[in-house]
Amino acid sequence: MSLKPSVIVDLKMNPESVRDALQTVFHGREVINLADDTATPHAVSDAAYAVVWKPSADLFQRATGLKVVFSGGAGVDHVLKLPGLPDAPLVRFVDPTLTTRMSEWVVMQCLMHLRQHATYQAQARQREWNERAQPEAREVTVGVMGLGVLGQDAARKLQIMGFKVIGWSRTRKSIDTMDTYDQSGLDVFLARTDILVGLLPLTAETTDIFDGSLFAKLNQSGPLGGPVFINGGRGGSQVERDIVSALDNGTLKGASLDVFEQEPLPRDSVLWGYDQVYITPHAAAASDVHALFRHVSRQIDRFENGLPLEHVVDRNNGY
Ligand code: NDP
Ligand code: OXD
Repeated sequence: MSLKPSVIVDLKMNPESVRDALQTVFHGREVINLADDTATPHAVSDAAYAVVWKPSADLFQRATGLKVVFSGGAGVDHVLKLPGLPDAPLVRFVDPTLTTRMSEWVVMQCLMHLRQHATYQAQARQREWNERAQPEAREVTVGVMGLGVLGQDAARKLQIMGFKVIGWSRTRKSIDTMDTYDQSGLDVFLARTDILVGLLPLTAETTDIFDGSLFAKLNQSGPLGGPVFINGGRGGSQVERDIVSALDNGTLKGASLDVFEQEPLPRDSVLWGYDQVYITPHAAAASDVHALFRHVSRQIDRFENGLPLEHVVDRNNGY
């Protein structure tokens, strides 16, 4: 009996988890896990599908028979920049397991800034008992840049916590419960924003978008004593030297950063040294590899049954 078309797996994720998850998927297909380094050039060039996260630079030069490429994450900047990317559909990872994790991270960061977590932690280390004035969530406006799958879910959950939420995206969204803006409304959106949440993909248009001039347009007289910047999108969208200057001159009161210009964040980055800056190691919404393979299997079934693939990236827009 001939095997179904084979799948390349090139995931820079925990290798044990990947191997474990591969036990239960892709039945009847050859799976070429590049982490095991046993693949013949012939097998790689014959494969029809590739599931990739930060793949090897020469993957697409070796895998010349691909019919669909699957990103191991929601973002696809790691794939689009590689040479030889075939003119085949590129499918990104969209799944409740990932969306929920990101919203947890965003809500947690907003609450930590609202509830003065860093200040109380510093006081506690000094054994200091000092209650501070506390604004309510409903007095604080969170501006979400990027109203896609992740931005809209985070916005909904922030509203449940009581925050006022407004949103900004490339094309204007019509959402009953919040004011939304498109690119032409950016300055008005920023002037209303006390906590800025970045959930944008990295494209030519969003590279370096979070810079000093943008931070200066945020609401400087809000209830938190200064604006806060939270980025769960991509580090290439933020200008870190401008974040540092804005923190130093008071344009920003604090920040939460999960993504960085260079990852891992170098040990000598001054960003590590600020009490009011929360740093997480690109861990806001890691892909669950079991869920990823279930999603890929579902999409392969659709493809082989002549149904349209879901979550296909628009190469012109870059996301
Ligand atoms: P989507 O594609 O669903 O949404 C992207 C949003 O950004 C859309 O609202 C889009 O506008 C908007 N956008 C894109 N370009 C521009 C622009 N130039 N100006 C204004 N708005 C723009 O993506 P997701 O919500 O699924 O994911 C967003 C990003 O989050 C990913 O691309 C990835 O980089 C990052 N991410 C980070 C993770 C982490 O662990 N830190 C985990 C997962 C994802 P429009 O609606 O008009 O198309
Ligand atoms: C993603 C990520 O894009 O984890 O999914 O960054």
